[in-house]
Amino acid sequence: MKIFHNTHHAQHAGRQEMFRGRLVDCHEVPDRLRYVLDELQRRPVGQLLTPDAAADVDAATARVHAPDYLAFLARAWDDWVALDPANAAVDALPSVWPLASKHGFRTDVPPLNFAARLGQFAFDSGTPLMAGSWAAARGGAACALAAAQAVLGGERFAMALTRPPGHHAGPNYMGGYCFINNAAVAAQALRDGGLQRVAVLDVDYHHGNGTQTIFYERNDVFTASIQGDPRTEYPFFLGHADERGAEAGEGFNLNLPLPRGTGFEVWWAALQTAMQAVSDFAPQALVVPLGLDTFEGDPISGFKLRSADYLQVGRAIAQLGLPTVLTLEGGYAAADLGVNTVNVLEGLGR
Ligand code: SP5
Ligand code: ZN
Repeated sequence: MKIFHNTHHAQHAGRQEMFRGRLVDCHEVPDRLRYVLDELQRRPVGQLLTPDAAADVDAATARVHAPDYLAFLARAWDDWVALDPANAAVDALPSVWPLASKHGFRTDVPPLNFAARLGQFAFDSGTPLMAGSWAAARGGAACALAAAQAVLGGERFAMALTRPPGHHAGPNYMGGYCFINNAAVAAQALRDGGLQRVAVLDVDYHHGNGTQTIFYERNDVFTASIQGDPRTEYPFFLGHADERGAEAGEGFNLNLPLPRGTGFEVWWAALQTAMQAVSDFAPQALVVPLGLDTFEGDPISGFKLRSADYLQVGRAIAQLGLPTVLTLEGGYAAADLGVNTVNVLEGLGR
């Protein structure tokens, strides 16, 4: 398989995230990717590549994100420093939000104040943005595009090995450590490359709210997600079982929330349900937002998968028999992330 890794990832290195009234050390750290690269040295299950610099990553990204959001991201760091030169020494975090228009707040008049704009385009205060965040996120989108192109070119499996992750980023918002939705970029690139139906099977511990929202009203991209029940788990405000898609997309979204504490057997049964739904959709390709935060040792999550289970997960994905793009999402037991990720890839079988 082809593994496209993001050489710009370490430019995004958040210091702290807001959690219950305190700033705590970031969970989504550059070391995560280093552990995966180290394990790939030990177990070379694929070719390690970097994306072609000539590919039009901005065009591919603009297929799934709004122009004003992308313009905001590209300038965000400069605007943050322009707000106050002292900001150069701190990561940008939002502190004020318009909520939804149903609460009466207006979003039709774009605020000139950058802190307000940051709140307009972010849904949590756990996603610090710094000087290199845009370059790192854009480098990840390039990996997602390259992986999709590899699959379009006949490769059975390709991976975007990147951070920051992407599946919480929506059409016009960041959050959940995510800026650009790499899985959505890949799915859309597969569609634009001529495939009629693409499925997304999200196995991260957290609901892939961004991916769901991007494709919610469409019947050409089926989205499925197995995740911690949002009544108790982040991102809380999306990911319930009754979200089945809307308009033309009605019936083309599947959420399988499971209680905190769920172990492999029950999770596996949910995976079979999701895989059957994917098969019923008869897609021509699959995208797997691969979060390894379902691991029993994950510091912020609540499922109980063990390292050996990930070999089985890889085998199951391979049994779908579909050309498949994987994107790295969560997984915060950094020292175990290499073994767990490469176990999935080894399970894929080639
Ligand atoms: C891609 C992905 O997995 N994003 C997850 C974002 C979760 N953000 C909220 C996590 C809350 C962290 N809790 C900190 C506990 C400190 N002891
Ligand atoms: Zn996650």
